[in-house]
Amino acid sequence: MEWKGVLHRYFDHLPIEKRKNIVSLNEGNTPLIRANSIEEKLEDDLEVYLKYEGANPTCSFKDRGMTVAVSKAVERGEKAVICASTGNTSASAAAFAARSGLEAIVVIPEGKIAFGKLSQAMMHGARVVQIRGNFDEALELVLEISENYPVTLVNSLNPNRIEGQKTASFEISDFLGRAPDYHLLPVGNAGNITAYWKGYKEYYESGETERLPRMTGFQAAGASPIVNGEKVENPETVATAIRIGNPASWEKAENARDESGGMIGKATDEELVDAYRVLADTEGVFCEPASAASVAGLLKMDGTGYFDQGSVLTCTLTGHGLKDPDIAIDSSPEPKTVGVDVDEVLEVADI
Ligand code: AN7
Repeated sequence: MEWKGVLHRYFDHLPIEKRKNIVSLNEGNTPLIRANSIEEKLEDDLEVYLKYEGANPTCSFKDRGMTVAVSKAVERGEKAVICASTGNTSASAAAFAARSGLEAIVVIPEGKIAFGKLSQAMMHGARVVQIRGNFDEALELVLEISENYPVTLVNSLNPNRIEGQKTASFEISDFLGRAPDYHLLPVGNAGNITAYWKGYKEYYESGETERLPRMTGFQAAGASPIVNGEKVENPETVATAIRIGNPASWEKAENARDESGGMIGKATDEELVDAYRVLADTEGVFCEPASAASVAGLLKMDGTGYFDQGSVLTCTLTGHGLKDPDIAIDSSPEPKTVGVDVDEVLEVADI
């Protein structure tokens, strides 16, 4: 059957009233890829799947939430949407706004969003405002503006975003025919861990699944307020997507962790880049550095006793690697250049 996006697929679970109001880019239905090579490397005996959200239309998981937030804005007759962003939210908001005819205003930390993401917001015609400040400050600004002016907030504080993003849990459960035992994912502003947990609980309560996974989140070590138990004033990490010091859904993330018997940990930039490279190198899956936090967490917790043997794990890879080509190139050996000469090519190619 033709796939027409998460709102059509899971309409009864989502808050849109009329199908005619749906604004969709046919998002969702992303691959659930068995991580054979990673499984072999692990000490623990685990079945590991990668939920590759980079395969969404704007190349991140944000599209699942944005289709609902923008459809709802259309349903209510609103004219403009606004968000703060470390990049992916702005790319998605810009695309869905372009498709619906709404205006998009995106407020981003200058110099701290990956180039691919900036190009998306610009191409889709968003009004891009860069601030001399970080994401947390941008979020405070757009909150104030959306409270006082006729622009709709489409950050994950908008509950419609969380509603849409929960569909990833539905898909995973539908694809596997069961819920996983553990779900691992990166944590930044903490909307996604909140959304996944909501989705898993709803499927469990409606009898679609018979178990609930332990929610296992990872922050970047230089931006790990939930792990530290206090705000981080100046968050720093190579994973700019999760360079967030004061997550909006902080308490909801703690609830997801505690209700599910899971954990929220942190991974250093080195561990993030290692996992990012292992995924590309041994699984053929190219995600952005922040996305690799799920697999960095898996590698970190492997052999510690956290995972029960024989468990099924899903790891969300939240965004595509092409979003941030600078890090890919900077962390790889430079290609050699030779003359137009068979022998020279043979030597460099090691044939
Ligand atoms: C690739 O785009 O916050 O914990 O403004 O882009 O739900 O915030 C992005 C977050 C993980 C963290 N991976 O998710 C934004 C933004 C990627 C991301 C996260 C983000 P949340």
